[in-house]
Amino acid sequence: MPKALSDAQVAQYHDEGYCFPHRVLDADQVADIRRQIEAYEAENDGKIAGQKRNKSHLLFKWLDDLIRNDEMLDCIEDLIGPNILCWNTLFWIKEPGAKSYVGWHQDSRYWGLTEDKLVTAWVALSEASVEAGCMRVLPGSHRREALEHEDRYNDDNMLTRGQEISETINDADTVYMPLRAGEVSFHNIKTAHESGANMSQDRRIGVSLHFIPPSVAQVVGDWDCAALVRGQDTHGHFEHTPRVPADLDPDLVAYHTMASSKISEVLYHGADQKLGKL
Ligand SMILES: O=C(O)CCC(=O)C(=O)O
Repeated sequence: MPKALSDAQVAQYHDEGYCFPHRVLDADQVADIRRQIEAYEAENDGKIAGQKRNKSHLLFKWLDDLIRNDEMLDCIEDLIGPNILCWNTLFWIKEPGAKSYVGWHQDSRYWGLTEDKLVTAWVALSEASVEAGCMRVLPGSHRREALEHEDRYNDDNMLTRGQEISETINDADTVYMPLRAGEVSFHNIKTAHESGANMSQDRRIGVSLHFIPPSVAQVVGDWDCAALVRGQDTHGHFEHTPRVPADLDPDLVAYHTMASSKISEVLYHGADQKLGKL
């Protein structure tokens, strides 16, 4: 019996490559995290930019806590078992009325990982409605071969190289995943997904957490790190990241600079241009 998700959600994740919603944060917790994000932004040109978007649990204590949130980890355990590493965290913030979007893509194509067992938990820290540009998935795409992608380098595409799946995806085959603030969706690393512009009046603030079982390894580059957040690391493929004692701890900031630049090399591996989006 699953610990946190329903049997139907676990079955849907395995059969269709996604499930949602599940609440992990209450309104007060969301408000507190949003206040901390916006305080950081106010002191840093109004945004979390470039490589600070990546491996960000090394910078912010609230995010280091979120990757260890029990309710979250119970869900992840339901999907990939009791031994869990958090490989990455990534901010996805769309301003109201901005053109930013995310093209159709499969993450498995760009993350250098050996197996398709990664679960992305996408946490809404503000309302992520269809109007606000929530994510949309192509159910069952995680069971297909890797789909062909093109690097289009469109400035408004939030992905590193503006990549997009080459084939036309039929709207009727897709499913939107709207979330209320504090809720999370889960999708598999091979599930094709995208999101549109934020046409709402509020910011769409999301953060994705990327969880793997220890059997998964990195094959691009010579080094990578992950946080052991539950159980045992039975394989030792990643250096374990330290806990964050406080926001922007100087040792952790130095570690983050190194770790996020390594992950940036992975994400831009084979690209003709490096746009500095991550
Ligand atoms: O935030 C979005 O709209 C897209 C996020 C995404 O591509 C992901 O979490 O893998």
